[in-house]
Amino acid sequence: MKGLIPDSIIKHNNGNTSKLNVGVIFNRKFRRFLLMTIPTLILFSFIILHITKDESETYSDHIQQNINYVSDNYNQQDQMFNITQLKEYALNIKGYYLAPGNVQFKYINPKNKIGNPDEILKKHEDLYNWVLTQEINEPKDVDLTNLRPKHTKYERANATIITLVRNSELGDISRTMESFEDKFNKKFNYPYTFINDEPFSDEFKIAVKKLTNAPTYFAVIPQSLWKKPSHIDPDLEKEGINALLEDEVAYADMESYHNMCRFYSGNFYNLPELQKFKYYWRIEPSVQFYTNIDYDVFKYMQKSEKVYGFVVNSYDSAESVKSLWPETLKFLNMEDNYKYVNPNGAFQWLLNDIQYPTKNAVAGGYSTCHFWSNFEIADMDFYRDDAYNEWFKYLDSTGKFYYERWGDAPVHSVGVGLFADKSKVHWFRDIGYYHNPFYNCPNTPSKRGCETATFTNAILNSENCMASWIDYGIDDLAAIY
Ligand SMILES: Nc1nc2c(ncn2[C@@H]2O[C@H](COP(=O)(O)OP(=O)(O)OP(=O)(O)O)[C@@H](O)[C@H]2O)c(=O)[nH]1
Ligand SMILES: [Mg+2]
Repeated sequence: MKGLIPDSIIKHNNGNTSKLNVGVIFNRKFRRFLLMTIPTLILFSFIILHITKDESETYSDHIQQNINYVSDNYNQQDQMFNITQLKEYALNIKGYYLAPGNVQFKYINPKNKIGNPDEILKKHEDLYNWVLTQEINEPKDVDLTNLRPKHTKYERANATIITLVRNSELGDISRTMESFEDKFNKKFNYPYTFINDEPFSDEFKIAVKKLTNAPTYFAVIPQSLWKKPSHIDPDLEKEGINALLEDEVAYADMESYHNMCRFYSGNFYNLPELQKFKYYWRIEPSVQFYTNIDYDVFKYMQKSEKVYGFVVNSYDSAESVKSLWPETLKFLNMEDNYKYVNPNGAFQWLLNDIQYPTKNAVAGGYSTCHFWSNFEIADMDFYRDDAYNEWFKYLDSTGKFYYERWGDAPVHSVGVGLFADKSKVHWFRDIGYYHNPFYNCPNTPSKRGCETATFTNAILNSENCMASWIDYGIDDLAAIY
């Protein structure tokens, strides 16, 4: 721990802790020692008293723990320091500091990885390959015995498969469903909720019903949850789109894409048709599944109290989320919003800047690493809670779903990274999956159709940031598989 204390705090430390006897009390050297130490102790007590007196009412438990930690580890022979240094100290040790109006995060490279970005990328590729090539089976942190339907009375979790899809994507969603039914849903028959910004055609409804024995629901999104809000300034929007086009951000000038990102970021869980459900599994047209999933993933989420499940971690276009992180910090520093941050969040994962530092530079400190949201198995109550919901409302008020092109994947990821305990976030390592151009291809006995540990083609490999999740999102890699 000592090595983490800033030099400015440690002026000297001789480490002498031997006991004193009466004779020594009159020793001149010791008197000098007392003269030096007592004022420091008084100052130290004053600082601690000052903090607890002025701010304790508003500090949450974990902030108080920060302070306790610092005071417990403070060596009484160390010299003068002030409150700023005390906060710096907490930031340097834990990588975050949480107080009203003073929320700060810092990437502290906890695994002490050294090297330039190319060297780090190589290390991360090796780590990814090593993890993916380990043979795994189903999760072992939960007893799966009763999570397999053997009879019709099997009690499902409160969950639905969701997909936002256009009538014109019938062929692509049918291919997805065939793969999905084969690998998972024909065994479980979880209901589908098809979502669209316009009514589904009869042709669409009839065709998808034929692909499953599960119930099918069709939801048309109310305009208020889909359309560009009225507070969007057309001039700012135009300016924003031009800047995005200059930076070659995909779909920059496609309004429906902005609508889609905003809808999936903060509104889908408010759809009337989804109110009755807690969990969802998101699928998309033209995705593929490569492994048999023989246990009920929703019951797994429920039993293990997980809130968010994913399969791919990748970097985003930094230009599309230039101010997502700065705006988020603004929100967290308003009033008492600091309280929403979960002290066991995945902050280091959000901030990691050693593999792709240019992304962090453009995105105001955020690595842009995100859970790829075309696959998600998650708990909608997480989004419906105040932390995520209030934050989303703030994000929406900035208009930057339109002035920039914030995607639902980075928005979900920043939300999950800040507001969820990272032990409640699950990498479904056992599920083989593909959405162009990325895979999750594990080494499981049932895997067919993808090559173990392939992430993508050679050019896009640097877009893989799963190693960062392995480093900072997972405490014990062997605990689950
Ligand atoms: N109904 C409807 N669905 C949409 C619209 N735009 C996108 N979607 C759906 O929203 C999901 C995400 O859109 P995609 O176009 O796949 O976005 P993406 O995954 O970022 O982009 P790709 O990499 O091109 O797949 C898909 O399931 C689409 O079918 C829209 O305007 N209307
Ligand atoms: Mg897609």
